[in-house]
Amino acid sequence: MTSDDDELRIGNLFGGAISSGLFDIPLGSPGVVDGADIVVMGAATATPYASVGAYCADGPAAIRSAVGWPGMGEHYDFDLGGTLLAGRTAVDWGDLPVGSDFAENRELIRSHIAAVLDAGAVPILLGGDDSIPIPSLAAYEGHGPVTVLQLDAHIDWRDEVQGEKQGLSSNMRRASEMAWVDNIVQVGARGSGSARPADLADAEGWGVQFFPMTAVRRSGLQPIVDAIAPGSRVYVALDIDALDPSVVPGVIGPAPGGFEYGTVVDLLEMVAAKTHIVGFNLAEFAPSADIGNRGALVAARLAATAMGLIARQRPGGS
Ligand SMILES: [Mn+2]
Repeated sequence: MTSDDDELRIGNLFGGAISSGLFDIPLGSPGVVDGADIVVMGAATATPYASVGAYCADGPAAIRSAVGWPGMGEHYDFDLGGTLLAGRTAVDWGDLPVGSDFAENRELIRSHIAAVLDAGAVPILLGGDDSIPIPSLAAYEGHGPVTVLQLDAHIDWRDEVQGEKQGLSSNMRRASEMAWVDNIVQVGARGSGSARPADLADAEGWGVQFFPMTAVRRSGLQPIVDAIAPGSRVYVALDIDALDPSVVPGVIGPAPGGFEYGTVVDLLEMVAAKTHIVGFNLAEFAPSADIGNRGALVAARLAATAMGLIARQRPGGS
């Protein structure tokens, strides 16, 4: 929400730092949707592992300050082919006050996402490590069925790590246990992460459709889109390490061979054209590992893409 005045930034050209929410959308009171079509909120973590802690805690602030200037929403966005929200409205609730009681953190995230859904709006959740999708997806009980589209270098199907079952390496296994999740499509796996062969077998046994980067390189994006039924309600769980580390250096688990920015934009556009995107989270951006705010800018632009696509699928969006 702040930016360094000494930095060379395009925002300074339009009046410098802004004091409102992501992309200059208004700041609002948590829990108050007030007719907005999209609600943004940040969470420093949900359930961090003891070994590494909440290493993405500064992620939401870095993403908010990566790009934005007063009146930005009225400027033409060439990735979206129009203004950011195309006449729709959004509000930024700021960061949820998560702390060291992890069960409380999860309930805080779940209840705020549920409040957005109950109001008929679409939530955008900025992390925070990749434990945030678990309580976020829990909020869709009564708002399903939901297809989860996960973009991640890692499949996140560990049952537990260090005794913790709600952490970042378990989010897709926990999602598979939610009765309202009826399809999981996982894109971007590569290299070696926490998964053992038995984890992959469990996921395939559940019915997960996997598109590792080797498959994406050879067959393109259309098979991914084909794996999602037309009209599905899609929750996009984006781990920013799905992108190549040369594009987003700021991650704890860099893996060569990832996506470039434009390919993710294309995929999101193709998915939005045949489904309803009902939620979006961006996890794992770690500013302390970033280089020159390069990854923060990419993360912010992907959040803008998600918001713009969601705005255009809302009734009355143009
Ligand atoms: Mn990951």
